[in-house]
Amino acid sequence: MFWIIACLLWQAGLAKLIGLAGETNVQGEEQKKLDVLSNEVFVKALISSGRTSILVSEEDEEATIVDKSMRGRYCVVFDPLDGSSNIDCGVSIGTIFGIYAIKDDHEPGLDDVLQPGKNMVAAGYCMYGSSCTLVLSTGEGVNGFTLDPSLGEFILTHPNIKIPKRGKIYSVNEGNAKNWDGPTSKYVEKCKYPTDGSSPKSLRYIGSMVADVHRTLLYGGIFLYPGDKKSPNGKLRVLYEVFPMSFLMEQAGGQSFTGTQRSLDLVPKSIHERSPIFLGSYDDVEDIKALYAAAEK
Ligand code: P6P
Repeated sequence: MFWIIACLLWQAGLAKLIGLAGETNVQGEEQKKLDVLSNEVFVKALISSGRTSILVSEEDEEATIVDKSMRGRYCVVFDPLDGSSNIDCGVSIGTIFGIYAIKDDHEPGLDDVLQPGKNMVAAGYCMYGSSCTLVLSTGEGVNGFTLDPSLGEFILTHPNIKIPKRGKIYSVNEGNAKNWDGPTSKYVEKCKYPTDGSSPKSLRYIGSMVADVHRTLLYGGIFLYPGDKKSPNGKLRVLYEVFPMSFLMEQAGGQSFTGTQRSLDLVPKSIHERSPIFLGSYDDVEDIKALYAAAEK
C-alpha cells in the first residue's frame, strides 16, 4: 500500500495528479486528487486483506463496516494522506494509522472504534519525502524502516527509536498565538526567552504533522497543536492523528498530553473528534503539564 502511494506521489507532478478533485471531505477541506486515490487504495487493500471489520478514514464521513464474508478481527483508523495541502510544494506528507483488536463475537460498530488510544495494539506512520519511511510500533518499542525501491522492500534503518529526554526545538504554528490560552502562551514564551540561563529553543514548523512529529521523534523537543479561543479542541483528530502519534511517542520514551490529561486516556465520542495535543520529549512535555497544573490552582 505505502509503496503504491509513494509512487503516486512521486509521479504526481508528471501525471498532473496534483490539484483539487473538486470535492470536499468531512473536514470541509478541498480534496486533492491524491487524497481520493490514497483513500481508495487503503480502503480496498484493508478490506481485501480479510483482517479488518471496521475502518475509519479521515476522508470518509462514516465508518466502513466490512462485509461479513471478508471480516477479520481488527479495526483500522487512518488518515490516508495527512498534510496533503503541502503536496503541490513538495513538502513531506504521510499516512497515519492506528489499529485496535476487536472481539469478533458481535456485529462491528462504533463502540469497537470509540476506545481510548491506550487500547491500540499497533500504530505508525509512513512519511513520503526524500525517501519513504515507515515508523511502526506494536507495543514493543518503535522501529523505522526505509523503502528500497529497487527491492520493493522496507529495510530496518532505525531500530529501537528512543526520543531524547529533552530537546532544543519547539514546533507550533505561531500564527495562532493571539488565540492561545495562558499556559500555552507562557510555555512558548519560556522557549523563546528562557529564565533559567539555558539557550532559547529553535522553532521548526513544517505544517505537516507526520514531518513535524518525525523530526521531533528523532531529534527531540516538543510538537504542539493547542486548543485556542477559536478552536477549543484544536485541529488534530483524536483517532487517526493524536492517538497513533501519542502511542509512538510513549513507546519511544516520550509522552503526549491534551492540556488536561494523558492523550491515550481520552475516550472519543465521535470518529472525527479533535483534541489539543502536546507531544514529544518527556521533560519538555512535563514543563507544559506543570504550567497547565498551575493554571488549575
Ligand atoms: P495549520 C495538515 O492539514 C494538518 O492536519 C497536520 O498535518 C498539520 O500538523 C496541521 O494540519 C497544520 O495545521 O493550522 O498549522 O496549518
